[in-house]
Amino acid sequence: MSELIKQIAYCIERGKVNKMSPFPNDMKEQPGTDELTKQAIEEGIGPDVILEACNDGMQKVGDKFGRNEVFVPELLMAAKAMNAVMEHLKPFFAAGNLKVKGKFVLGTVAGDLHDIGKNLVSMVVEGNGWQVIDLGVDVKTEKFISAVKENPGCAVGLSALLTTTMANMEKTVSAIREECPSVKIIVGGAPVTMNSAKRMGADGYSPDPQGAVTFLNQSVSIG
Ligand code: B1M
Repeated sequence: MSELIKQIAYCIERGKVNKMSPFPNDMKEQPGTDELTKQAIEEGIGPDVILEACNDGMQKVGDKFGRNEVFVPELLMAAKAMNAVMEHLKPFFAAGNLKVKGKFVLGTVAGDLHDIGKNLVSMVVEGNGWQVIDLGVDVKTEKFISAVKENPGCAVGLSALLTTTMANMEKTVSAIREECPSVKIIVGGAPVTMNSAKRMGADGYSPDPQGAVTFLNQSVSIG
């Protein structure tokens, strides 16, 4: 890992957004993810490498949270630092002039406010030629169903980051199945596994955004 990439990971872990940000106190006046990502791109470092560093930083702050060494405000700052990175990476995922392959209704399930992973899935799927209808976070089952009905032929993606909201994911999958039996559903997010996806009755599972693209390309008829 280059020094610059290590710095980006560290800024995510510490929640350092940019030079102007007074948080964290011991990093005042130092560049944050905003400046460092810009520099990394200018130096020709690939978006994949930058994203890997972000995940590394997120993992570290998440682990600290699990050990009660940091609290929700620190997680929020880490999320803010990651969003600053994603602003710079957006152009790399942009759809360009690709013909739209189909529609993908996407959201984080009810009770869950985590959206960084879902936003990454959205960017990558969109960049691969799919129109994403992003319903946001804390999405109730009825909202998913309405979106599916308003977008005939679409596929659906559900994201969950909390073990507790996986139960809501399961309920939403069953309800969509009942109301719209032909729609293809993919689920993902840190606590979700292939086994839990199968148990929920989803058609697909992916641990990462690229897998969601593969699922869409392979299982949804393009027309
Ligand atoms: Co929260 N949080 N959080 N949090 N948070 C976790 C998830 C946690 C593991 C931290 C920990 O304890 N170590 C823990 C969950 C434990 C559990 O359920 N087993 C946790 C907790 C407990 C909580 C709260 C309950 C804390 C509290 O209030 N006491 C609370 C819940 C709020 C709610 O949702 N109701 C909470 C709140 C928050 C913040 C709001 C402060 C913030 C989120 C901000 C935001 O998203 N805008 C936050 C953060 C930042 C985290 C961690 C640190 C990072 C999550 C993240 O963005 N990761 C997280 C710890 C960790 O992950 N190590 C943690 C980076 C992101 C790129 O990865 O989202 O996994 P991820 O997405 C990946 C894949 O999973 C996949 O692709 C992405 C890219 O590779 N993927 C899909 C995701 N969705 C997909 C869908 C697909 C396919 C692939 O197809 C449809």
